[in-house]
Amino acid sequence: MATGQLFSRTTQALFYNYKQLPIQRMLDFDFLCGREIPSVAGIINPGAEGFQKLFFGQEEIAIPVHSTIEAACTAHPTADVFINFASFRSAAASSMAALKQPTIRVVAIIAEGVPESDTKQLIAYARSNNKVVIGPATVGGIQAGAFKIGDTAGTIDNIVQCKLYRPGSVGFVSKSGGMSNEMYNTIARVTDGIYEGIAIGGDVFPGSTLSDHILRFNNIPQVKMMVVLGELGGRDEYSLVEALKQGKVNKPVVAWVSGTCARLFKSEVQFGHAGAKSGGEMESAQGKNQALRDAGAVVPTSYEGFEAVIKETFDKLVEQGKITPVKEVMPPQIPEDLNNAIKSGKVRAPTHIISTISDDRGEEPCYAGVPMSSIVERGYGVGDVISLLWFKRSLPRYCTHFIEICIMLCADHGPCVSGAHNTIVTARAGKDLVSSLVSGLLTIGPRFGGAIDDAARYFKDAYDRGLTPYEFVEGMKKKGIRVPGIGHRIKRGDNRDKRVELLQRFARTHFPSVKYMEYAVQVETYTLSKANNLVLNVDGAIGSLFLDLLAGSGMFSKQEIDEIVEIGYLNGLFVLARSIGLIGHTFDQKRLKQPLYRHPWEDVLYTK
Ligand code: Q5B
Repeated sequence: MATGQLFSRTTQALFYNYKQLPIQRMLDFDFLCGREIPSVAGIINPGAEGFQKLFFGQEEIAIPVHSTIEAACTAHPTADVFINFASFRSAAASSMAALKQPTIRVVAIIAEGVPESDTKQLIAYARSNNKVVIGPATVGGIQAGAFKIGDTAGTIDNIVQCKLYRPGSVGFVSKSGGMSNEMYNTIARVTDGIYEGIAIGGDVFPGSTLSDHILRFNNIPQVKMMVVLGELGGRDEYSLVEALKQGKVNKPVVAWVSGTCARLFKSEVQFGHAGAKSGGEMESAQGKNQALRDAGAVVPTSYEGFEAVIKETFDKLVEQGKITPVKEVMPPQIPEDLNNAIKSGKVRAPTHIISTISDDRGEEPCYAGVPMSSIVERGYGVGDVISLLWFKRSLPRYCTHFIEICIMLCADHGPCVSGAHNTIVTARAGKDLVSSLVSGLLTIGPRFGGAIDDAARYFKDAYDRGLTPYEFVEGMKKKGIRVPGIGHRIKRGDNRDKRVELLQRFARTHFPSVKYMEYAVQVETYTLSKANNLVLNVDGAIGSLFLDLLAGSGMFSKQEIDEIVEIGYLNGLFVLARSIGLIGHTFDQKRLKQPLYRHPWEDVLYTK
C-alpha cells in the first residue's frame, strides 16, 4: 500500500452509479471546506451519457455523466479516486475495471456482500499494482477539510459538529462505518479533531487493513496520534500488534476492540458485519485488546473509557509541545435545499402550475376528486371520464351517454375525408403512429370537423337574440361568413347525414329541452331552400345539441355555459373521436404494407 497521503484538497473522484444524495453530500462538504474545485469530476452511469445538475454551494454545476469507466477515465485523467456505489452483484467487476485504469489510484467499494473470492482478487491486483482499495462494505473515509467519500460522516450538521471541515491532528481508522461517525464526534470533543478517518469495512477480507492505514498515518506529518476501533472476529488487529512490536509505529496509538460482550453469550455469535464473528480466544475482543495493550497501544478497560484515554493522550502531546491545537475557523453556511426547507416549514415557495382536474399524488389517481377505483366500481364509461376531466363534474347518465354517442359517431368517416387522407399519406411515407395521427388531426379546423364550437357560438347568439333563421343566415352572408355547422361535401337534402338523425333522435327522447337544436333545424330548412347541400351537418348537430345539454341539464350556470362556449370545448369531441379512426387508418396502411403515396399527374391541372 502507498505510504502517505491518500487525498488532498484537489483530489477528484469518479463516482460509479448515479446516486444523487451521496454525490451532493460530497459537494456540500467541498463547499464547507472551501475547496475550489468539486471533488466529483465525473459520474459513470452505465448506458447513460450527458450531464447531471448538482449544487456546488449556491451554484448549480453540470457534472459530466459517462457510460463507461474507460470513457470517464479518459475524460478526467486527473481524477484518481473511484467511488464505487455498484450493487454487490457488479461491484467486483467494476472495481477491477477501475483498478486496471492507469489513472485510478484509490478504489472505495461501498457494497456489502461482495463474494470473498472476488475481493481477494481485487486485493491481490491492487497490492501488486501499488493501488489502494477501501472496503468492501464500507462507508468510505474522509480527509478533514479536503476530501470525503460518499456518505462518510453523515449529514452536514454532523460534519460541522465533528469539525471535519478543517484538519485536526488525529488519524482514525475503524472497521465499522457507523461507529466511525460516533468516533468522529468523540474525537472532536476531546482533541483538535480528525486529520483523516477511514472505515475499512466489516468484511472478512478488507481491501486495506487497520495496520495498512496506521502505517500510512505514521508517515503523515500532520497526524500526531492515531485512534483505532477494531472489532471481534478475524485477526486483522494482530498485524497492527506486530507493527507496534516491531517499532514501525512511532506515534501514540489509542485503540479499542469492540465486542467484549460476546463472552456473555453461551454459543458463537455473529454481529452485523460478515467478519464480526466470535471465534477462538485470538479472535475475541478481549484477546485483541490485551495484545494491543501488550504491544504498547493505549487501550482502556472498556469502551466507556475510550474517550478519556484519547483525551489524555492528546493532552499529553499538547503539553509536550508536539501538537499545537489548530485554530478554530468558521465554516460557511451550506444553503438549505428548497425541498427540505419547504418540508420543514421554514420557507414557502410559489408554485409554477395550477391544476384542478386530476391528482396522482395519493394512493390512487383521482379525476376531479373521484378515485380511479370508484370510476371502475361504479361502472363509469368514457363519457363520465370526459365529464370529470373536461367539465369537472359528474353529469347525469343521459349526458354522458350523449357524449359517448358523439365519440362513436365521429370516430371515422371513411378514408376520403381530409384528415384520414393526410394520415394515410403520412403512414405510407413510413412515419410512425404519432406522426401519422397528428398529421390527420392537424387538418381539423373550421371547414373539417372543427366547426362545432363556432356552430354553438353562432346558433346560441342568434337564438338568444331572437333572430329568425332568415335574419341569422342573411346577416352571416352580409358579413361574408359561412354558417358553421351547415353544409357538406357529400350530404344533401335528399341524402341526409345518418349521424345527425341519430343524435337528434337520442336528444329528442332524453333531453329535457332541445330548443337550440330545433332552431338549428329551422336554419337548415332555410339554407336548404337556397342549396341542396346546405344541410345541418354533424358539427352543427353536436354544437346545437351540446347547447341544449348545457342549458337543460341544470348542471351549469349561465356564466359557465358562456365560458365553455367562449373557450371552445366542443371541437375536442371531434378531435378525440376522430383520433380513434385516424389511428385505425394508420394501422390499416401499415398492415397492408402500402408503399409511398404519390398523387397522379393526371389528377393535377398544370396551368400557367
Ligand atoms: N355555402 C363543409 O362546402 C363545407 C355554406 C354556404 C352558407 C354555409 C361548407 C362549409 C361550414 C363549415 C362546417 C363541417 C366546406 C362540415 C365535417 C366532418 C365530416 C366531413 C366529411 C366528417 C362544404 C357552395 C355554395 C357557395 C357557398 C355556399 C357552403 N357552405 N353558405 N353557409 N355553411 N360549412 N364544416 O360543399 O353562392 O355558390 O358561392 O364551409 O360546418 O367536416 O365527411 O367530409 O365526418 O369527416 O365545398 O362530415 O359547407 O361547398 O364551398 O363549394 O360552396 O354553398 O357560399 O355558395 P362545399 P362550396 P355560392 S362536417
